[in-house]
Amino acid sequence: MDRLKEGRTLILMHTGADPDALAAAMLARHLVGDHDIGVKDGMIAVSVQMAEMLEVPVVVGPATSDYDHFLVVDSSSEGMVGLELPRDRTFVIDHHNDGGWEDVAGTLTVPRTSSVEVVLEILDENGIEITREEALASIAGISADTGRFRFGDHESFATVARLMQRYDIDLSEVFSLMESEHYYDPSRKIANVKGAQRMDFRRAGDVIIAFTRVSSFEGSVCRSLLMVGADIALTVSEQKKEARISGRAKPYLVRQGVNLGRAFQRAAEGTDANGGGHAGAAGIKTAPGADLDRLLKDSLEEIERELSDRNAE
Ligand SMILES: [Mn+2]
Repeated sequence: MDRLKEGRTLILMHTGADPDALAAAMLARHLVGDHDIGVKDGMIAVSVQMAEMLEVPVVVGPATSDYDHFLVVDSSSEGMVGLELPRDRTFVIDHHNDGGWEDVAGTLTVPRTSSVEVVLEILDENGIEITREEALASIAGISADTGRFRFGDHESFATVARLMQRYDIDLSEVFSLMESEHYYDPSRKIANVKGAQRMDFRRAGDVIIAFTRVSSFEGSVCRSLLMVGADIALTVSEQKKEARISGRAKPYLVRQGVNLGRAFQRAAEGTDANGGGHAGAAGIKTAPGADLDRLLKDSLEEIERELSDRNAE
């Protein structure tokens, strides 16, 4: 890892970087020096807002030829990053356990609820202090990756509590960092309403799986469908550069062993699509023009398999 301090290093996040990716990248600067933070296609709206408010510059669409080394954070495979990286000069810090980086120069993959926690542990071991802005971003990252703390374990809460105490932070400050403007964004509201309007659903016993089509704000649309009454919500969206299906499951299903990340990964097997993610929040990405109906059908089948395999009480 010390190699990363020499020459130019790019701290690289996955496309559509979420607050966990952004915060982990910010923290990683303490490990490798104040190098560029980059992302191929841009970040999701909440991360863009966080980066603006915390004044963190992010290079969108970096040229890999400009850098000597790459430190990838919060990404379980090259597919998530979207750039072809020289394996012998690439290092990875992550919390997903998908084994997608076998031949790189170094990986540090620790099963935690967020990448932030993995980087914080390294910093703690080395006695490195972070700034208050980084602490705010870290809590936002943990919050985002735990579905607003719904899936947080005792370790993530301990970390959050420690940061809140050490840096005198209250959660309302963290949430205002994440939702002050885009929360009221008219296009988000329209996406949520259209998502409900176009919704269809199927039943698997008592479990309602809702699915719909939108062009953006998939995570937000999924959450609204869960609030409407679905137990699992899927959104299909097709954009110029990418088509994808996003999914969210209610926490009780995750506790029973349902894993959407695994379901999407299986649905993507043998196709050009890339599937995976967390148990309660996951997705599948593919090229525009791909057979999304087929992919949705396969995803639904894999989700139903997860449901029949679970430990329902
Ligand atoms: Mn993450």
